[in-house]
Amino acid sequence: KERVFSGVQPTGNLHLGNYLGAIVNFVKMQSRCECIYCVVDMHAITVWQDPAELRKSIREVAAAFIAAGIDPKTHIVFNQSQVPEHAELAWVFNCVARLGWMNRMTQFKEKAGKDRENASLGLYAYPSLMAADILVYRATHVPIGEDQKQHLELTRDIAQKFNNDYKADIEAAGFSDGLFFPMAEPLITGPATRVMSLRDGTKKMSKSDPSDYSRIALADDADTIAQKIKKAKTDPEPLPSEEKGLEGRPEADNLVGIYAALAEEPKTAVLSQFGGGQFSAFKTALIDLAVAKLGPIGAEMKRLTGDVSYIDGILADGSARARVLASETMRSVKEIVGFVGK
Ligand code: AQP
Repeated sequence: KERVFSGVQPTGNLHLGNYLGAIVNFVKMQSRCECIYCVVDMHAITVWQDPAELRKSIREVAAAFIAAGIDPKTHIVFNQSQVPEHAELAWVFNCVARLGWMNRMTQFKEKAGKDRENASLGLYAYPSLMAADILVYRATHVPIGEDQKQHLELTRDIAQKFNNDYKADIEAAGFSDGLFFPMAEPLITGPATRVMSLRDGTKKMSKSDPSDYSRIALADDADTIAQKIKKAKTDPEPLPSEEKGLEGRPEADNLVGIYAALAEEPKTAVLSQFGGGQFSAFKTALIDLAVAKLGPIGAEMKRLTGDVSYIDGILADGSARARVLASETMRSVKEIVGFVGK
């Protein structure tokens, strides 16, 4: 069976981009794969997090997973910090990855901004920890949004270099094909792999955007969702009837993409229904659809986050099960690398 791994950072403001770009696909993978879904709290602290807020956000992401339809009994839902093998393998990968590779990572450049000297070392090493998250489970498939593509390519480079550098010892450890780590495949699927800000169609919807109106949060209630869509930036033209008419119109393209993803139909179908009409009518339909699809998830998330002992129980159970898998990999890694011990 294929093994799926993916994660979401508990950095607050979980939004529609996280949902359509990642979580919806997490849910879909469950019927045919063994799935491991992680609240990546160690990634979160690569930029400053208030501890009380972090605790809240960890539980909120776990609640969102479950509210969206992830089954934590059949699959695994846990938080990264509770499985120390992630950090252990990340150290080995820090010694496999090359500085030149890390220097090409665009997310570091964006997040560090101009004041790079003041960015944390963790933020720089983030992709190495992400490779460890995936490969400590020797996962074969990783559902992610478009923005994580480069990090997944780096994960494959690290896996390949490890497999090459340690070829003889990998074979000696009983992995006769020499492929200890799999070449994990990114799954970037659906019409909304890059949901854009509602205020600026050229910027991705993000948790850290200072404007609350730039994103639809999963925790938003119906009135808030309606307000945000009503205020979403558009252009004065009516909607086109064909997809090529969306070129050069990033805000229109984004809203059509969101509708398509929520309705689970292609953009062409959305345009054949709304093409030629005014934005106001389309926005009204989008509000109804978004409220119908997201409302129940937001309500369930709220209910679940109120039940701290239930959520903490899910995370503890998931962490224990994840640890069994991760420690098996780490035992082999230590043997392959040449560390002495039992
Ligand atoms: N706008 C987006 N459209 C589609 N997918 C997205 N993802 C994030 N933003 C979008 C996907 O959601 C998953 C979890 O993301 P993350 O928690 O690791 O955070 P991130 O990629 O750094 O994105 P955020 O939420 O926008 O946070 P900030 O503001 O900190 O940059 C990933 O699979 C991601 O691709």
